Amino acid sequence: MADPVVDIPVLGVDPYAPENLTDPYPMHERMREAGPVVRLAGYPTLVACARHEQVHAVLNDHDTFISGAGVGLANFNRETPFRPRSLILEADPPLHTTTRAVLSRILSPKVMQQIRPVFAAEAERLVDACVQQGTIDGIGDLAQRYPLKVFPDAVGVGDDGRENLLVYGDMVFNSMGPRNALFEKSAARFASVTAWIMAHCQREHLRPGGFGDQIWQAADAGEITHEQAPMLVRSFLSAGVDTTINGLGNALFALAQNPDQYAKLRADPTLARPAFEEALRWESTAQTFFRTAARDTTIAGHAVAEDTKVLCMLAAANRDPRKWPDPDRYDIERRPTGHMALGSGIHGCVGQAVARLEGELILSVIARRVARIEPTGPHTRRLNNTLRALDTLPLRLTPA
Ligand code: EJD
Repeated sequence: MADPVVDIPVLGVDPYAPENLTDPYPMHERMREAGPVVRLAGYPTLVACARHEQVHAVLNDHDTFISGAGVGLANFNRETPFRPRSLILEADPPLHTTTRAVLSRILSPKVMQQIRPVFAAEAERLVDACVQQGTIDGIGDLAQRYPLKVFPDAVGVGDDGRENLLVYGDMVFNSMGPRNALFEKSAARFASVTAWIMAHCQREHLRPGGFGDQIWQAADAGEITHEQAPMLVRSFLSAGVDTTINGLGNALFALAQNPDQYAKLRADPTLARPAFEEALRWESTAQTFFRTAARDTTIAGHAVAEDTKVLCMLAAANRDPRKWPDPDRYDIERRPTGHMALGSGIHGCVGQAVARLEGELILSVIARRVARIEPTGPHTRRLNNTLRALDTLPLRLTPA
């Protein structure tokens, strides 16, 4: 009888090699077509899923595929985490249930209605400034500036030192891959940046009433402990800036590369939200996530041993032709419901309403004020072990 373990195909691809981080799509196709679950020659401790069906199945079986052993390549059962583990990202029920409830209330749809006017005013101010300028760096002048202003403002972090958030984010997302050159470069800046981040998780550094202060209020109310509070503020500072910067940057890239799609958005600015959503599917900001098998199990009939790391290729699943017709096409009239750029299951992005609010507002202001959005030169990438990130995106914005 065939041994299901050896039936898993082994591929000689390295998802963290610079060429695959630069252009992951040919690799994604190879991985999807090789089978529902594959092994990678250079990474003996993992199995990988690149098809939509299996990624979805793994993410939605959180009892079998846990997060508490880390959601990066490192297995926290064997290795010391790079930083004290997140109480939400790297946690399982029942801890996760408690912390998630607090963050989920602070970031609820009702709260989005309250912050919307503030976020909208800033989107208008920034886009206007970019239109005035005419030629811009879509990353430095817009995609970075906007989240770096509105999100720390909402959390209640002061103006000084916000660039530390970018350095910290780079490190957090690089730390989910192997200990390669990208990781080492980020880790060199670990100590000074971590000290700044942890200081800004303390109550005295957080404006009363902001998201950060609301975490401390939840501790006062007994929902979480006062020891847990700074660690949950840290989650805001880890996950709230780099993610949306790259979501916006990738959306600008998608529109600049696809003038026919921009014309559709121009004609109907209410397509801003679906245009952002489709950009998430097309260029998934978080490309990958891991789970860890909590027991011997199977994926698509193939045996997976306890403690195996499972690499979920979100970006590959989001372009799986089994799920999406013409998956490589950026089409703002598509219904991209079911994409997993924001995850799936109990760990699905708790800040997704904020991310979508930022995306919708920026794209709708652009749609109303910019006739054409065109590249004026080649873009450059900022390689990261987890994030799909641009470094520069030279654009010309023609006023409407
Ligand atoms: C994340 C990929 C945290 C944390 C939570 C979420 C992320 C990172 C950090 C968002 C990962 O709790 O520290 S997209």
